[in-house]
Amino acid sequence: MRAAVRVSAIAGAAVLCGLAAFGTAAWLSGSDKPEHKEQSRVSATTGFAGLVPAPVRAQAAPGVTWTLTPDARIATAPGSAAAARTGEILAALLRPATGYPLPVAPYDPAAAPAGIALLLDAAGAEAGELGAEGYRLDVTAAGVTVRAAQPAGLSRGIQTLRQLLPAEIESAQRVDAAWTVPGGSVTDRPRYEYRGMSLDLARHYFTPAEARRFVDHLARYKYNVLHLHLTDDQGWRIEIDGRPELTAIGASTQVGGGPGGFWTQDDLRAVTAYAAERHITVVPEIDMPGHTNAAIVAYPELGCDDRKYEPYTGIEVGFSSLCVESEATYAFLDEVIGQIAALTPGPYLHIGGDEALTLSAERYKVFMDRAQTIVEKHGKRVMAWHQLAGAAPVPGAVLEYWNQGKEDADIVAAAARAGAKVVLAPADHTYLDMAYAAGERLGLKWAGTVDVKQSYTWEPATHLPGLPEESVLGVEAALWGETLTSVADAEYLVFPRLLSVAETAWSPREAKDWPSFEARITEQHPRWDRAGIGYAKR
Ligand code: TNX
Repeated sequence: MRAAVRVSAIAGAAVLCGLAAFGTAAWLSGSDKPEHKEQSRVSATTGFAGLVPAPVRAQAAPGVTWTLTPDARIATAPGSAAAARTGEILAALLRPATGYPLPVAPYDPAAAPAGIALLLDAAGAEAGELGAEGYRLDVTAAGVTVRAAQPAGLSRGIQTLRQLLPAEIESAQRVDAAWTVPGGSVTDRPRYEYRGMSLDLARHYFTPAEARRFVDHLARYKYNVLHLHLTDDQGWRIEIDGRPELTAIGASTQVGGGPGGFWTQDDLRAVTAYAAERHITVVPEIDMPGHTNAAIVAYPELGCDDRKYEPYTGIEVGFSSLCVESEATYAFLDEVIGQIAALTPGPYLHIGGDEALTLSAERYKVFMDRAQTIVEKHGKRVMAWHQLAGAAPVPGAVLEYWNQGKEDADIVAAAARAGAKVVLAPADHTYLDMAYAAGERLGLKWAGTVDVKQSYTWEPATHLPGLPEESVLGVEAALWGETLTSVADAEYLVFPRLLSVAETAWSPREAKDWPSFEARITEQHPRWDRAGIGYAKR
């Protein structure tokens, strides 16, 4: 694959609306491509034209630049602890490579310009335009200002600033470089309010530190949800008070026979808090009534149908079920859902509901009715895989659509017309555990192979026939863990396709453009190289 690379200089003061104006920019290819030489002091930044996900509007100010210098400070909105925290997060991102102290303090209009200001002073029409997560970024010769109406907007804006700095900013060691940012401004806000990625801890265990690494990846590309698939047939990964066998027995297995593992409740609290500081909500998932082999092995009274449950380390699905007719099942769910609800402050609790292949439609509905009632009793909004649409979703339930193609479109569209919201995670586009191509070591292929172009080229608003556009709450990437054994495996599958889903979820529909995107993800490679992030070179 030979990607064309766009020149970094933007001719004139072109206003780049949803990148539509990029058609007028010059393109270089082949031998014209500017090389990212390891030995060069600093690599060229691609400026506003290189941003991923593409912003709503960007305007370059030709001839204007600002350079981050050793005396720079980060000034944050007075009185806002969240803005101060975002300032500290930005400082922590910039200190290793620059070696600068970058103190963070409340903004003082009477003081000399700090260099970087993170302000919550967007008001009136601009605040309305920016909404909960939008921001405006201005780079002038005097410094950088990010302004937003809400703290989450500052969190998104600092990631744009990070991408405008030279790629060496990603280095963990001090680099002697000119930290120059191109002048101009960006006005930006997300297309969808839900932009998630799921991480499957059940098939292969990931530690809390590894999960935090993925939170950083999500923050970088302006995601706002980390969906944690905490339980499945092959492992139960979260401590539940009063149910010691879930972790003593249920957590001891994983796909392929490795040792498994689990998070304590404090671990989940800490990962959730780490994500929250980056304005990312954790959506915990306890999958049920199927995908429950590990729980039933730990507590056999949770099963019935005369089926004997043994620890499972394979990758088949659909063979297990909690006992629908037993009150022991619902007492268990009340404990588990109650504790998980208390651990995670976000609005959603995901109860799975997929592939309960041993149950009739009637028994499935009886179970899902009870489970949804328990979620609501504990103050959370029900989220489930879209199979819940075939039963009776409670009003306000969020259905996560995952099939390949348009299978089940009718029942999902009907549920949406009755009020359900839908998060789109179509396996043939957003399943990051699908192999890139035939012959790859990593990834499954049940939904076909998903190369980078396939992960990028689809349109959420029209994806499911009959689904009203306003029912689409957002988009999610899924990283199922059957074929993964390490963070390196996971990052190979995640990068660059995480960016495809990020741009689909964040950027305006008219900004999506495959040739531009293909060039822009190639521009990210030197950043990932310096940050030590693994990726597939495609
Ligand atoms: C289907 S997606 C599943 C998961 C598997 C995945 C592998 C969904 C709701 N169920 O249990 O891990 O395929 O791609």
